[in-house]
Amino acid sequence: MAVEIPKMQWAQVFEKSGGPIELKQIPVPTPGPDEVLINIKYTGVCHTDLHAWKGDWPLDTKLPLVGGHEGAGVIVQVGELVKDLKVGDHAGIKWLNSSCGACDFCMASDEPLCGDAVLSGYTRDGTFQQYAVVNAGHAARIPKHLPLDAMAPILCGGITVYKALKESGAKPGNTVVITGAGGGLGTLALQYAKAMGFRTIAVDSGDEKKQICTQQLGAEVFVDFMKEDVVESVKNNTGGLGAHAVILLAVSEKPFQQATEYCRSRGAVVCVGLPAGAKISASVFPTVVRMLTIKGSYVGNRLDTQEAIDFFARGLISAPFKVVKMSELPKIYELMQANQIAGRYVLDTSM
Ligand code: 8ID
Ligand code: ZN
Ligand code: ZN
Repeated sequence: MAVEIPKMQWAQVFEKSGGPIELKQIPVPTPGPDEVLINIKYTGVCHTDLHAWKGDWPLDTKLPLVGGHEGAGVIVQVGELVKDLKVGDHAGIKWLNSSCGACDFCMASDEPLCGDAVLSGYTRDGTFQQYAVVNAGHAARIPKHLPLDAMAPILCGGITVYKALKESGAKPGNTVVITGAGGGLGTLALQYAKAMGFRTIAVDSGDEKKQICTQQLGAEVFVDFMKEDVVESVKNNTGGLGAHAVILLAVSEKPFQQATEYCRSRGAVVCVGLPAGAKISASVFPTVVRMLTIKGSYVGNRLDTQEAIDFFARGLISAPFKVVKMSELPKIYELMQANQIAGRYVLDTSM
């Protein structure tokens, strides 16, 4: 089946970090022999895209750059070496666009740790365009009956929080604190946690996020970090012992300094959010004598991807998202910068 592919397409492009983001026509890329070209229908806007545009991480982006790494769409062209994907299949582009396949980490399917990994919307043009390319092995396989708009946020947010919850070592019935619970990753984390049998305490701020976290997403408790003492509130809600695990998704440093204080002995603090320039700190004495674990968690591998999609396919994941036109991207960055987004924004790439 051949599909007509245009020569030019619409994309959101910036030339320099923090510079103007311009909606303009650029050429449609051509897939290499082991790649596929996807007609992106919907793409989520992750806070990582905002970091990429601002250039506030110690890792350079490509420039000019088309951001975006939560793209869901339809395959329109496959490279000659690609055997298991075909034109018409639904597929997604996530953060890991490709990896070397040959290093120790790739050999162990730990490809996010590959030193030669290519990152969508960061070191390679991403999904804020109508047509984007991905290594076939790294394309997310999306069953055809699933809605592509709701699928988009799963492709980074869903995979990442699912992996972080697994990394936390929490067991069914345990209580997990989700810090940054009202944001894109946080709202998904509450849903995955519930599906995995965990009880949750949501930490974020404002009535809208409180309402969504507790009424729609299954959080048992909401702690407003602007109004309450987070350490005290979490302890009060966990019989004084603290939570079995903490997933840190906030884009601010303070929670990274506080989390061990409300984590239960032998519990784990899992760092996922990437506030620019932030440091983690914890007192050594309680960390040792309470046998705490402090660790990082970074997206997920290909199997985590398919498992995260499968939770969604089984109807277990429903997190709030709003669909807007791709032209709205700069406005979304403003709202995100002000922490005013409850859930995720998803861009419709059609013009
Ligand atoms: O693989 C990874 N580790 C990975 C993958 C994807 C995203 C890491 N990230 C990173 C992003 O780069 C970003 O730094 O995770 C972070 C969160 O991404 P997001 O969920 O897409 O961001 P958001 O939608 O803006 O949500 C952030 C939430 O944090 C809350 C805000 O109110 C917002 O709801 N928040 C902040 I800022 N400070 C807080 C605090 N002190 C807080 N919540 C609780 N306590
Ligand atoms: Zn992301
Ligand atoms: Zn590798």
